[in-house]
Amino acid sequence: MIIPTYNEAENLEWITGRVREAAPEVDILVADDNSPDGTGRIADRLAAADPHLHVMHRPGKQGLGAAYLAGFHWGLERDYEALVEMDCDGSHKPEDLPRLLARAGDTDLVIGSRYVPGGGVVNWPLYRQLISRGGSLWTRMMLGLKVRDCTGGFRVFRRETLEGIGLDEVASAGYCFQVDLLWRTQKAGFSITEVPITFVERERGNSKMSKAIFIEALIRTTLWGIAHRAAQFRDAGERALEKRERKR
Ligand SMILES: Nc1nc2c(ncn2[C@@H]2O[C@H](COP(=O)(O)OP(=O)(O)O)[C@@H](O)[C@H]2O)c(=O)[nH]1
Ligand SMILES: [Mg+2]
Repeated sequence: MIIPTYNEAENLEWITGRVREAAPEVDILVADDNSPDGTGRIADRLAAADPHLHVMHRPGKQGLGAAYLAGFHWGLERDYEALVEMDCDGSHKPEDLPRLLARAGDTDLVIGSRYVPGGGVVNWPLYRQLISRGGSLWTRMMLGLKVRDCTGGFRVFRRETLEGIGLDEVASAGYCFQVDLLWRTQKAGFSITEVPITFVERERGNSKMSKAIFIEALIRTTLWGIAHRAAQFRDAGERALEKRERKR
């Protein structure tokens, strides 16, 4: 499990402890972007006491996507069968992990989903709900994604999935990263399942969501969508022409 952290000193030990308890077979890699609040030092202390917990110190804040990419490479270089994404703020409950892992045997990507029956959101301000719901709707419309929760970050990727989607070409830095990976997974023909989860707004520390992150996601998904729909249009045109040629 890769846990990206930026200023999660109040949360890290609480969350990693729960992961180790809920799924003792899972190793943890904390990918810390040199958090000013000392999260990295806490991670070092935890790693010294637990051989199943590792730390990657990164030079500075480079976004969630960059931290995950580095973490995925770290995991793929080792023998892990699957790589897990999870936030470090309690929004994703480590206790839900066994339910997600149970589906990873027969699915290439398992998504903890707020927007399938049985899933939900607790204590999230209305504006965040609108951005999240609107973001999923927009990307589903633009890209033809078949998933309800396109931006969620509680996921299990089988290693073959990550090896098959061209990680080296992923450039998304912010939360758009989650849409990027999902779209690549669907395009490559991998199977995807949504497992209901309840997402609880963090009680400690601050969200790193920003206007820049929102704008990056909006611009990228819109450009991808235009390219995707133009390609579909072109293919349909070519098919119609071929049909007319054959009739002649
Ligand atoms: N390493 C790293 N982690 C980040 C960065 N931005 C966010 N995170 C982590 O990503 C997870 C989700 O971020 P959060 O701010 O809670 O997003 P929100 O739930 O959408 O408000 C948390 O574990 C953060 O500490 C970043 O730039 N670098
Ligand atoms: Mg959060």
